[in-house]
Amino acid sequence: MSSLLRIALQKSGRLSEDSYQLFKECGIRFDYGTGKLKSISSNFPAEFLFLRDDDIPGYVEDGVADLGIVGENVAVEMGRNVKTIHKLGFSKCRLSIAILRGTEWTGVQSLEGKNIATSYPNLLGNYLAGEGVKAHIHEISGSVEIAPSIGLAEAVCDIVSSGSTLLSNGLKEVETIFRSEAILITHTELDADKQALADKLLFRIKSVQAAKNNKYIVLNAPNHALERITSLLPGMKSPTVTPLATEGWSSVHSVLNENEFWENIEAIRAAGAEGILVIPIEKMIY
Ligand code: PRT
Ligand code: ZN
Repeated sequence: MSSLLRIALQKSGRLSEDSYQLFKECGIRFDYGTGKLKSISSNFPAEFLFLRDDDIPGYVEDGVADLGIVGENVAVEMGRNVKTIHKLGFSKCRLSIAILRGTEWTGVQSLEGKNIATSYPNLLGNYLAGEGVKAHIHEISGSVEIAPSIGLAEAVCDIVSSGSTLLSNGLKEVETIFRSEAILITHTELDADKQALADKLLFRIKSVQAAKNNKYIVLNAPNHALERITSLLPGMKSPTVTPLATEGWSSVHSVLNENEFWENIEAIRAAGAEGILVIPIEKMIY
């Protein structure tokens, strides 16, 4: 196979480190760093392009890049013709409306006829239209948070993560209009070779994510409790049960999902499990 899968990543910013880390965990090596604009992987048929995040959806739409990692907020705002193939679970944030602290808020109708500063005119416009509210949208490209204090707008619509930027600018968050995380996007028509490479990459990404979402669990249980305990630990197919040297006891090995971790651990203990070991999983292949 001669073609290289071209993958666009943010050069330097809030998406970069986690994107680079994801490829590392997928066993795909490439050089990146100051001044580098592209790099060919030494062990996977891929070329990486390092770009501003705002340019990534356009490059993927045009087919200059086959795949890209970008914030969902940017992808949706730009409305480019690209396919979202997977959510990546990092760079989580929300797009929220905020107003000056001390200002009255009785719901989104409070924005009727007001000025709202944002870098996301499309997302905000769609939201307001859906709510039947008419307001003036002032598109600005950065430092949106200072707009109310300098009299440019009564409200802002901006990305929030911890909320500390809003707080330090005297603003309070009143409405979340969109939740975002990093996503993997592709060109809409990849040729067969590139599609096969994209599928291979996606398989690795899913295996890495599944491993992060699960833990390997080993425990000892009295045989009379096995039925109850194994029903709480279905594992990938079914748990492994082996006898212990001590008569009447077994060892149970399985995987446990992170989301219901504590509830299950408590139920397993209550059922009689002892000596529970929980171990991280590096990769999980279904
Ligand atoms: O240089 P380039 O154009 O590539 O990068 P950029 O500066 O445009 O983007 P960057 O690196 O700041 O963000 C890239 C993506 O990360 C965004 O499109 C979001 O999808 C996501 N993300 C996650 C965030 C944040 N968290 C975030 N906190 N993007 C921006 N912020 C801003 C926010 O607007 C606020 O002004 O960070 C500030 C701090 O937020 P608080 O709430 O933690 O104080
Ligand atoms: Zn940007």
